[in-house]
Amino acid sequence: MQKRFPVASATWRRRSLLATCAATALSQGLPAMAQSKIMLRISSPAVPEDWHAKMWTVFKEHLDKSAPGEFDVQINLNASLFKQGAEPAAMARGNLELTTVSAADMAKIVPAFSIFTAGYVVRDPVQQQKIFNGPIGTDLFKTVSEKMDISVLSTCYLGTRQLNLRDVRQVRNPADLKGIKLRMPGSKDWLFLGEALGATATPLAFGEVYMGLKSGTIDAQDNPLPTVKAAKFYEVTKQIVLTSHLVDGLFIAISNKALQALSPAQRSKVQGAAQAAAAFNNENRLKEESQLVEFFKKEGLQISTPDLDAFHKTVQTAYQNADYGKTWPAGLLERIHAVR
Ligand code: KDO
Repeated sequence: MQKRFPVASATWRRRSLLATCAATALSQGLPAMAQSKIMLRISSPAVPEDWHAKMWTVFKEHLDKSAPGEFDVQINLNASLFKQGAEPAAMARGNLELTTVSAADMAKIVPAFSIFTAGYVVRDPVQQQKIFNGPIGTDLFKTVSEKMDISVLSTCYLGTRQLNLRDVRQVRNPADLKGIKLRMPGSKDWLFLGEALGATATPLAFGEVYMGLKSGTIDAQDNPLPTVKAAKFYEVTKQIVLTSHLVDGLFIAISNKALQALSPAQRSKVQGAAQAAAAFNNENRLKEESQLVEFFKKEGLQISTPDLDAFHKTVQTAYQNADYGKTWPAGLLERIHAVR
């Protein structure tokens, strides 16, 4: 007798049809969709707790909303993908799409940028935004795009840099920093600034600063207060000297190759996401910066304000004597000072 197989029930048939559809979608549709997503790799030396690290999540969320399913945003913090300062070269090689570039890293290729690495040039964060969102920024970013093959999408306020010492010391003027081993990020403009402040500048990557302070291989570091908190430098230091020597910024930049691969609509969405990220950073950073002196006092740190006139004079004289201004386009310093 011929064996009869049971007739499939309607439910079973529906399930089997669904399974076939899902399998087809998996083999054709879904991977194709995933593959067609535009990869945006981000690299930053920032610690996750810092606002300019958190802003990348804002960037990603903004883009996921404005362009659902179009971008695959990959955030790499703590210099886990590229070491600090190596990002622009990685972008030029096509190995990275987005990062924040410092003025010092811009200055390696576009010497005019070194003006923004000099102490006491930019007055405050409001002026900083006006400088970079106005004609000065437009001119400089054009040169950056031509020479570095990257495009600046937005300017972030990193904060105003202060001195942060391992041991308590009387610091009224730059002479009081004589012999202090001050860690600076590793490029000539940073080191010049450290020396101009009166200390002995020594280069070290950001990720090694905490241990350097803890072990005593360095005596001090300089960073804005929100970074001193986020990177927990206050745990291994005893004093902050409010020198306010550099109103520091970072520039959200995308490689030109990545930018040119986008449609006009995608470009404006990426631009919108970068602006939202910078706005998030700027707002939070400014707010926190104004509250942190109290926080550090509670943590037991001594907070002191030095003779700021003495610091201004000494630092400016150092730049004049070194003919630093020769690498700055004629009239740029005056144009910056005129921005109000
Ligand atoms: C630092 O190394 O001190 C510095 O503040 C320099 C900045 O240009 C920037 O690279 C920043 O580190 C990192 O983003 C970590 O906060």
